[in-house]
Amino acid sequence: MSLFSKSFKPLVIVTGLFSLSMSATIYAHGNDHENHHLPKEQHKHASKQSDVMVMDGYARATFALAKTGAVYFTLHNHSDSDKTLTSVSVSNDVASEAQIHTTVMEEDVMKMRELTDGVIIKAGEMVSFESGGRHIMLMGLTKGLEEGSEVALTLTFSDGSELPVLLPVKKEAGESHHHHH
Ligand SMILES: [Cu+2]
Repeated sequence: MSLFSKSFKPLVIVTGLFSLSMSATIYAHGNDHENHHLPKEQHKHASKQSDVMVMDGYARATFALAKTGAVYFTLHNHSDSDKTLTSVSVSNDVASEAQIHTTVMEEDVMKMRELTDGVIIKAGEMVSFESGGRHIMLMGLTKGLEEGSEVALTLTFSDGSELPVLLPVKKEAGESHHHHH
């Protein structure tokens, strides 16, 4: 989300000049500026865009006072080179931190571990993050994740590309097991 507000702020200022000024000169200048500005920003975004697509993504609804939440999705690498999801960031109004986790069995107890090296998505392949396996853990929720709301995340990959995603908060259909921290 912050990417968007950053790139659109200058345009908003230019538009403000339009409406405040009756001068054709300033109008022309503003227009010119906008024309030069827009393709540059678009180009910048295009070169940073990720070749990885998020499918079936959602955050699981929590109770109101929950401090942690989980996000699930499938990542599809459309490129012909391997990509590694190295980190995930979450908007600060939702949670203080997002971590890449996996679930492991240790002495018959399910435990979660942070995957500090990230997760590799091989060229042309898909990797699923699902309940009982890999997931994105939201730590320090400001409030519970309410069904019907949305969570904005930014996925960062080893090639430097960033993928902003907006995921719905849903109750897990037919939830048969619980997954606690
Ligand atoms: Cu976790």
